[in-house]
Amino acid sequence: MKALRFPENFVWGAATAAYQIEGAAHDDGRAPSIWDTFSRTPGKVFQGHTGDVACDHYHRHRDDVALMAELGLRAYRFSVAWPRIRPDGTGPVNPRGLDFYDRLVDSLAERGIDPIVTLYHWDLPQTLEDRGGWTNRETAEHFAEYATAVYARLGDRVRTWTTLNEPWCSAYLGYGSGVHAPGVRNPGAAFTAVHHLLLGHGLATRALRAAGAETISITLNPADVQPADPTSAADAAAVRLVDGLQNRIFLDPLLRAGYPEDMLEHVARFVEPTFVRDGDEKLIAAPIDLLGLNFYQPTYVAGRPGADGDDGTYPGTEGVVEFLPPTGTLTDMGWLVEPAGLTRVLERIATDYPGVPLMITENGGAFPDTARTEDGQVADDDRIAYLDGHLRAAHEAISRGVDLRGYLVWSLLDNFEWAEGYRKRFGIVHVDYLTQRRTPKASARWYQEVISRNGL
Ligand code: PNW
Repeated sequence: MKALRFPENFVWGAATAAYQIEGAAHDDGRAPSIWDTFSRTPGKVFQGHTGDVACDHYHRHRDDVALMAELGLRAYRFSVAWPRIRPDGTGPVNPRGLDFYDRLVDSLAERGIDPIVTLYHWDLPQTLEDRGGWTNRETAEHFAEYATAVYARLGDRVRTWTTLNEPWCSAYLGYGSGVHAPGVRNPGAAFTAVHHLLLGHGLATRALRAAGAETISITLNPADVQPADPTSAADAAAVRLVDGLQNRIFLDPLLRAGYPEDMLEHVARFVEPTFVRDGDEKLIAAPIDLLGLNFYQPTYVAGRPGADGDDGTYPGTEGVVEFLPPTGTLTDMGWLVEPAGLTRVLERIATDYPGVPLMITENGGAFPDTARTEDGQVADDDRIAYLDGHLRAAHEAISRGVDLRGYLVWSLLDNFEWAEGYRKRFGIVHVDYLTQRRTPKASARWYQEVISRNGL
């Protein structure tokens, strides 16, 4: 295959999230988050797995950073655990929680690895959920206060700040289908959460900007929504609806200063959108410097009267939209491997929402550890093929003019894969959960080469 070079200064890295890797659930004043509660609720997470220990990264971060350096990572995206920093959500800041991230940022600096900090990767303090969580407008304000506290400690060394990771998941999986924490199933709550998450982003952006943050971003998981039949008008209408629910309802207020009309009408079928107050849209549209995109698979839909819709994730698709079961190569999550979807989604955003640089803040695949070499190493050729395909797709988008600044693989380590617990492995580094031993997989060695060549 053709050799491909990426632009000079292209950012190569890996991503993780606090609850998925840190463990140390009770250390140094951390309070429970909604994921501690949810993972203890019978039937919610595979075999009752929790993040209590996870990869024990909290106690092993030095070694983990050394491993990142060995792999040649230029950037590392991690999230800060809100319940470590402001354990009860509204009370005093906990300096011991900040100390951990202080040490982490210092060890990254020693190795020349650029930190990319995500402020919210789904671990809301439980005390805030007890007051309604993201359905309560005050949560947005508390988020901005928490963001300010983190910036005050790390702002002298961290240049890139991401407010939220995938608000679509927080709102629709957390409050719509309930397959993620806090496990609520209520379409009105899901839409209320969408707005308060975006408001939290806007308020935090205003606070970070005032404090002097250099690069402010948000990470979305836009869908590449495709029609089952490109000539069908019913399928086109289904695409429009799902695109509205997953893409435009976030992108328009962030980058076009207002919610799309069709989405406001759609939301009003479930809840009176009185939670959108005067001035909110202006706050949410505060300029950002970078847009993070997470991509895993495309979404194929058809317009079909009487269709089941899905499990409540996309309110209002019941009886209208059929989500097609993926056919083709699948990952261990059952997700479709179709790298062209990444090119499409990058081009679409660059075209419809021009002017903001993009970064792929997550991309990767879960694959079982069945293939082993003689000495027991993980020979994850399927993951290499996945990553190779998506990097080619990203390169294609760049060559068509998309301003793509970097690529972060999900994930550095095998980790707590939310409702799937530890049974799904996304890492380029294998974790043996009994011994906490880390072993780079073949994909890690492959990625190391890609980084050193700045291409494929
Ligand atoms: C993302 N979906 O989650 C998250 O940002 C990561 O924490 C996670 O480990 C990774 O992708 C792999 O799952 C998603 O159902 C979870 O469409 C679910 C969906 C999408 C993204």
